[in-house]
Amino acid sequence: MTNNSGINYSFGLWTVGWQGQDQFGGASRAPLPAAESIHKLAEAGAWGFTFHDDDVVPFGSDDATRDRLLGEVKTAAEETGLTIEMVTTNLFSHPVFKDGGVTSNDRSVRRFALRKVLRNVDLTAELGAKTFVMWGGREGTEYDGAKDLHAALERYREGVDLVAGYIKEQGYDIKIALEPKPNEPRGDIFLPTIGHALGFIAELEHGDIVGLNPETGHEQMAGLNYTHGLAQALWAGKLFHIDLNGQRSIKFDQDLVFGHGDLLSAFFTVDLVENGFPGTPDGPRYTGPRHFDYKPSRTETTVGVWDSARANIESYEMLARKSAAYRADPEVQEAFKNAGIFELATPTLAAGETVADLLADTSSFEDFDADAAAQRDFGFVRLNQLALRHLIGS
Ligand code: 3MF
Ligand code: MG
Ligand code: MG
Ligand code: MG
Repeated sequence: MTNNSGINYSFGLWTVGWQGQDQFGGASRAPLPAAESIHKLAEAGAWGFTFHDDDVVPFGSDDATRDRLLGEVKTAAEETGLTIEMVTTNLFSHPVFKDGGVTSNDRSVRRFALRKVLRNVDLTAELGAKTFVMWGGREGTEYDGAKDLHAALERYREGVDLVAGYIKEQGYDIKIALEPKPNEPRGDIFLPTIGHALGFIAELEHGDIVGLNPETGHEQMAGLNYTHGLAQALWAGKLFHIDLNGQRSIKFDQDLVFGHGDLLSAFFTVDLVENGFPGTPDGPRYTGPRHFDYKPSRTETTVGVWDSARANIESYEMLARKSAAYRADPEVQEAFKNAGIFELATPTLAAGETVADLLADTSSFEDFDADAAAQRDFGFVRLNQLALRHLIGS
């Protein structure tokens, strides 16, 4: 067992279950029955698991098959004590969704997609999962002229609001988490980044139960900083779930093991999730599961599948220990102080101070010595080196 910290780790069944098929080649591994994955994930130190409807029940299965296959998953969850914490819908594999699910130009496809989602929301409630992820993998275009982009956003809003409204109507204790991704499989996907998704949620009628499931690699595919994205989602009260993995720069979605991409960035992700904002101790914290959405590389056999599953947990545990030591180090705390980390948490205007007071304060402008203030050394490089020292030791 790799997990000694009591942190709740979970995995998508589609991660360890990925058979290695890609654009250029077929499967390199045999299918893995869901029940076997669940047992092995428990042995690897997981606390929970998640799945798409189609990961467990092949598209188009009859009701008897669906009941049997879902029954196997429920039994395996009971036997292992693993929590089914999130459920999600596959609106991307079947060719019917080739132009999207809720934003397909074909209205009949949109209606079918919504029915598939609503059926899965009922399943989520039945299984007691609290989060319903919506990754709109096919919601997008290859060609800018292929859609009325205004109408596409209207239909996206209609779809998410319909699902959120249904959750409320049924009295389900479920929150929706949208998962941004810039591209792949579509040339451009709608809601490409955390920021776009936050802007979208603000336009929803039922946005109060809609938040985000940001994935490390998805932000990094857009050249963005995952930790900053998590911070803004937290600040907005919208960090409902996370997909942790590794990505090495702007290229196809690599879904590497967590920590196998940008290691320093992974360190600061764990530091934020485990230790919160350094100058804002009462600030918002992420309390959901540490969920991995990675792919065991196509080169690996069953051995590598389970080595890689354990590696995600091990990476996270190591980084959690390193980041705890980093925060506890008096030299780091002193460097935080010197860098102005705590000063930034002090409001710029004093309590009760008005704009008129600021305008009247000559020390803030007329008598302010900008050249002297420009002489300040923030010590950010030293602070970062302290982080690196904690991370890789000396
Ligand atoms: C694709 C993804 C998806 C989502 C999943 C969750 C297949 O890049 O990240 O994984 O995470 O659909 O809903
Ligand atoms: Mg990915
Ligand atoms: Mg992904
Ligand atoms: Mg994901």
